[in-house]
Amino acid sequence: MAKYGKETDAKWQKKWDDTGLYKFNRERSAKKFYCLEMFSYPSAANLHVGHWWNFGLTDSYARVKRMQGFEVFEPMGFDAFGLPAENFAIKTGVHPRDSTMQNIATMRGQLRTMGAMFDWDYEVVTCEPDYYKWTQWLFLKLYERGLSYRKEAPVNWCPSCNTSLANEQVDGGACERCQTEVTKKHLTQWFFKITHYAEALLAGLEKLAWPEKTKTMQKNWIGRSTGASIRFAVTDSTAEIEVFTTRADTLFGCTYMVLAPEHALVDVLTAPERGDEVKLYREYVNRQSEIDRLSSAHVKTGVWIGAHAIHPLTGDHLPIWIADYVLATYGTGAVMAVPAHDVRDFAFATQYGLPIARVIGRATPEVDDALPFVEDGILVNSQAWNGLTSPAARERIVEQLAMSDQGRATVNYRLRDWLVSRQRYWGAPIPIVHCASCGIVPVPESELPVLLPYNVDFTPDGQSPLSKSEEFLRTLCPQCGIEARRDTDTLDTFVCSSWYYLRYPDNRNASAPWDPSHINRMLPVDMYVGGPEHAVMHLLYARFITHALCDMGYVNFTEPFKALTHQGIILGADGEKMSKSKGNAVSPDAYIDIYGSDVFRLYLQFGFNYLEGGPWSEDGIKSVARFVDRVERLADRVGELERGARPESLGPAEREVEYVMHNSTKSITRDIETFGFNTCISRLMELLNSLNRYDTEAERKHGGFIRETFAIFVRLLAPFAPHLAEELWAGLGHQNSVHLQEWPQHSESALVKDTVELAVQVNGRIREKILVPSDVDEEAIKAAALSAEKVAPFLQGTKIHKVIVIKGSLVNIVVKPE
Ligand code: ANZ
Ligand code: ZN
Repeated sequence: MAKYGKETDAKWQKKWDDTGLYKFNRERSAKKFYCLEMFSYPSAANLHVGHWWNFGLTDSYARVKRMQGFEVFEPMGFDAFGLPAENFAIKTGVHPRDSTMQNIATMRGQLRTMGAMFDWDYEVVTCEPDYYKWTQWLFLKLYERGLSYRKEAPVNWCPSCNTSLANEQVDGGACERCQTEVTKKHLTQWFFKITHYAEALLAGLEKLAWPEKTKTMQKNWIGRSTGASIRFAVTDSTAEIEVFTTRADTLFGCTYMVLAPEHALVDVLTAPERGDEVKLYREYVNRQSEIDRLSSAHVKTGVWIGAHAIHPLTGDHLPIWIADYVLATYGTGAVMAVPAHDVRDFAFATQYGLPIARVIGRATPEVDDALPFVEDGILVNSQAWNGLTSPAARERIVEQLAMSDQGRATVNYRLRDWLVSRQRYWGAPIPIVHCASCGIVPVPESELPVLLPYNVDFTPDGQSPLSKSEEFLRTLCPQCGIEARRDTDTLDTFVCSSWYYLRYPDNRNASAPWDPSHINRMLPVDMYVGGPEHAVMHLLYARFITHALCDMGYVNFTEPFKALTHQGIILGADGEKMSKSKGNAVSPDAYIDIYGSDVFRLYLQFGFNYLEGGPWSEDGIKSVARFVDRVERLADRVGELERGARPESLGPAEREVEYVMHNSTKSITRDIETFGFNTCISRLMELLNSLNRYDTEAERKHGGFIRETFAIFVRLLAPFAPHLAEELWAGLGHQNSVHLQEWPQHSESALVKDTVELAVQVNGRIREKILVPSDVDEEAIKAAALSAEKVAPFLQGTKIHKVIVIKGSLVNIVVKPE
């Protein structure tokens, strides 16, 4: 047999292509398995180790599923819109479309060398009009439902990317892409109403087989908080301040009120003589980032606005302040400050000499009792509510307030609506027309796609580049026909990726985004694999979109991804994240050139833990190559063996090999479910060693036995080294592909090591002989005897009187008629 190498890869890849081995047959999808890998951004760099790690190893997982009899769907595509191509264009002058299409062509070619099962007939490329037409359709559907709306809001603005950002794209106060500090800007922007689904998105998490950590992150991001909204009247004003609080039990401890500096009531309530100071303070706060304002290290500041609120139960007058630690975007943008029981209020009150009134005591007063005391306890100084526990008081106080319409129980979410408009060029245009007489008019579905023009000056200056394209801008109002302007923003690329998994199964559909009959059969995705960095952005957006589409009747499921696996990250040899600029990026090309892609794949599988990743090292690749050498040497010897039949009964040497074979099969079948590739490869190595030992301990060897066991080894190897296994399989004389074979099954009985044979008698007559482990106790022997297959009929309709065990030889079951 020819030695395995990259020529082997090329030979089989061609054969697979020619025979259409990996063509997905969607008509045959009764037992479908949708294995999805997060599609990648078409970057100019060559395929790197990370792509192999993500796609190559998941492909091995998918291959096992295929051999297990599933009709596996493993599509691939490109998340092709976005800032990097546009920024690259600004630097080099190469148009984003040109660079993107060039990159896709290169990557497609490289991905082929991986030898994965991707069926390219189902490819999607999000920057193509036949895709983004439906991204625009999605926008319109959400608009019709009131789930897409436009409003002026202070938005996150990246001064370097010159665009607005979603909350999820701000990381520690900085732009997630370029790390520039994010500022606030007042802009009219488009939002998707993800908050409408807060509760559903929370509830839906329950049934998902996702990493717990990711579910917790989504939970925290949605940030459900149960509490109350309480209304405070204001002296000499008809205005009312509504606060959101989780601690209505502390109401009697409220000694002042705080509005967010941006709160609309500030203009209304500020006393004329406080006007200048309030104005200066608001300007000062505007220069701070939200993250700074929330940080516990931040020294809280504020000013009194010269007005007072009225306590709803005591009638006390409470000074109204504005302060930076209260955010406009959470709750109602106003708080009742309870310095005795809230850490931030305590710090603020101490600093500004505001009164502090304790209203919650400890159940066990002897313990250290300093303020602020933030736990639940027993109410004090709270009139009729004294002596109640905090939870009881929360309910009763809210009930009391509700009677006079001053309060009610509410739920508040941290989740904000998703800001989807971007003032950039390289994205899907928003399908909206602005008409002087009709206002906002959606582009009719029949006129989609709204094409992104090619010739546009996209030098960033804070304005949408499309606003400088006359050809794009000018249009007629679809409603009244007069001259109107198109919306010039483009959609966040996360909108493109929020639904791509719905397009794959029906990617050629020209008249609809998909045919529900395909989608409802193919989805949800059975296994989704991608990085943990997507825990709250992509994964939350995709869930939201699917929930919304289900409500609109376009799909019949709410959760798109049944199971999720996050792969770890392969770092540079220096332990740092791989990057071109740091010079620590590892390219697989050189390794594949020397060893072939299967050795590289096997090494990634064997050398690292898939869920953890780790720093790159090539130390083990030689030993993996030697493993492949040993496999081939064995294959050569097997080829010379007689094709004798498998022996009737196995001797101890064969039984030993059988044991390892069944044990490996069982372990690999189990471990692949959790992407435990490294132990899978270890079990393959064990099986090879066992076969080698048997083979070299000569004489007693049975050609048929070793041949048959080696064939099982090759089937087990197939998902992990697809080209090599195909070559070995052909070497065994098979005409069809190893990838069409069934996944081997283990037998539990072969895993019972030292066994003794026992005769099982019923009323003194032998009915069956059973094998039991030599070291088991009498109870287990009885159980085995009673459940023996051929014994069962003789026990029917009888009463078991006695079971006698004579260890090492027989079991006698004494029965009487019932
Ligand atoms: C009175 C109080 C007393 C509070 C007490 C806490 C402890 P979570 O759990 O995160 O939902 N709050 C409400 N809106 C705010 C805003 N826009 N900016 C800053 N803080 C705000 O937090 C709810 C609590 O955070 C609310 O309950 C409110 O303070 C504060 F002993 O009200 B609390
Ligand atoms: Zn009009």
